Amino acid sequence: ADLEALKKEAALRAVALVESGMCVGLGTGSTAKYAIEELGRKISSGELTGIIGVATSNASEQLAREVGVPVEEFDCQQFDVAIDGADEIAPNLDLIKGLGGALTREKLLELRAHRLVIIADHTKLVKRIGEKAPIPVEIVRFGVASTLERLRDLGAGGELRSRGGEHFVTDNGNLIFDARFARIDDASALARDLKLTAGVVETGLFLGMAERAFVATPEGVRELTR
Ligand code: DER
Repeated sequence: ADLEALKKEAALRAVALVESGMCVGLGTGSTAKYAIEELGRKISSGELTGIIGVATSNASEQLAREVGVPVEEFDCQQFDVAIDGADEIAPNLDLIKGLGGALTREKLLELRAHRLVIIADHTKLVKRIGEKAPIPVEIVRFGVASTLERLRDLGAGGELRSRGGEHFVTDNGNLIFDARFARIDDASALARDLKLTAGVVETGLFLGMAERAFVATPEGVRELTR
């Protein structure tokens, strides 16, 4: 099966955990897209009723509306389940997220999820966080050069994310620095150091948050738990 078919399979397994009446966190990215579409299908077919969705990005909110998932603004909902993708999944389910640019809203919402369920294809599996993906760091535009200097003092390489020759701008109006480090031995210490850097809004290190992950491989969908 091709990668997209695998991603969709993982998404279906996560949506199978959604029951009528639930408040569901809607992730962002090409895998979460399949979950939102499946949720819409189940609502349209009547299999699910009373679902409230809260989206982690304008793009996901728009898709949810298009496929018939009722969406609310995020204020203080408790989410029965949140379904989202990831860029790296470590054996203990620590994650790197944010290559889709939604890391700040994702983290704020997913910290309030009773169950954070990750969906991905096998290319996201790593032995150690930082093996493949950079760590997206959302930073405010004001004084960006000084913030980048502080990040470089932490040992970060990498550059500001650009899209079409312009700086990539998040839904929150901020910029993203895709930080690369030589070798990350202590992800939680790095997460703390990054977060404490003036000018940093949030990082793509989602540590100790995911409950399970449905990972689609050519041999089938693997269910990983923490
Ligand atoms: O940006 C994000 O956090 C996305 O969830 C990303 O981590 C996964 O996107 P993908 O499913 O398109 O690979």
